[in-house]
Amino acid sequence: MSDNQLTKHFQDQIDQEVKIEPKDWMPEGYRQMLIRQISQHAHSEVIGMLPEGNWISRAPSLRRKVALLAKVQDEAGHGLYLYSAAETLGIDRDELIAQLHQGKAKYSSIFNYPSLTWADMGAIGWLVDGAAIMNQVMLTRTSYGPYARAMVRICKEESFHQRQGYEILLTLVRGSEDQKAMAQDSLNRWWWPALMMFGPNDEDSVHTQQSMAWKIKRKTNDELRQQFIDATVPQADYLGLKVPDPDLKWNDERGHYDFGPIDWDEFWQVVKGYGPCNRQRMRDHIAAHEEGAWVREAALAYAEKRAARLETAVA
Ligand code: FAQ
Repeated sequence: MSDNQLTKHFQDQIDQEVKIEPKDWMPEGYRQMLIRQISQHAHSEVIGMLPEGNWISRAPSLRRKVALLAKVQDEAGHGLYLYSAAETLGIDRDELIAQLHQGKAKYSSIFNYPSLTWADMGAIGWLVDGAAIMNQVMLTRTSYGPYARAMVRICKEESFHQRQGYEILLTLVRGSEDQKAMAQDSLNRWWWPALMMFGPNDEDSVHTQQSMAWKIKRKTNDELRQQFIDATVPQADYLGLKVPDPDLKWNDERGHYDFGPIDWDEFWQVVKGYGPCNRQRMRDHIAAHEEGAWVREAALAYAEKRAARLETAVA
């Protein structure tokens, strides 16, 4: 088949909702788009462990500690599935990590904000996992098979994360005045960064149009952001907390909440590396990667030894 015929066949498959698999022919742009998005997603899961890891040793009870520990371990697992999904596209995990360390690959802006109080563990679960689920439920229908399948399990785990976060806040708002104030302060600090997780407005989103044509993304950044706001505001009401947006108002005509302007200058500053914790996050990840070199070497040596033993047994 000529390149044109291959491209047409590929797009027909996408239009008929047939999943693209690793050995199928795909345009180079599709492969690159997926490597970019899946690797950024993987990096986000792994860097996303850091703000919460910060609180494992300070959780207020054994029950909270166990739940938080399990959540953080889940995020590591999500990173691993996603790196594996990216590797099916013909790129090595080492190379993806090198791109992260060299500042060539992004990760979600949200993880460059500090987790200052215990209430932040609630807000991260409720808002950050909540926003992640909104985006990832859409991705269970993405056109690339390995990515779509990884998302199914990830979404199930993220729902548990979201609920554990909400329950932390529910406990705080039913506690003392100080605890309720701590929950409100946390919502004040995480609300806007959570809305930024969905990426720039549609008119400024460079990849959306192509990504939607290839059915990698199935909804635009603005559609998902609105869906998140509509779902989350009633949850804030139930907690008795105030969303820090004076323009937030239900619009009967639209059937959605109207909301105030997002500070896109802040968003781009954070994305470009100048957020409150960018340097610290990268420093911690590089240190952990270097300190873990012996584990990777040992695993590799073991795999080689096992393969050699199997070869001798077969011979
Ligand atoms: N932060 O043209 P678009 C989680 C970049 S997982 C940083 O709209 P696209 C779990 C974008 O990469 C959270 N950069 O891009 C958890 C592009 O730059 P590039 C992560 C951002 O791809 C919870 C440029 O701006 N989830 O939280 C951000 O069509 C709790 C132009 O943007 C995913 O990664 C941002 N927020 O749409 C873990 C989901 N937004 O690459 C631990 C998969 C945009 O050209 C604790 N990703 N940029 O240099 C996606 O759905 C999409 O990639 C979007 C962006 C929606 C993030």
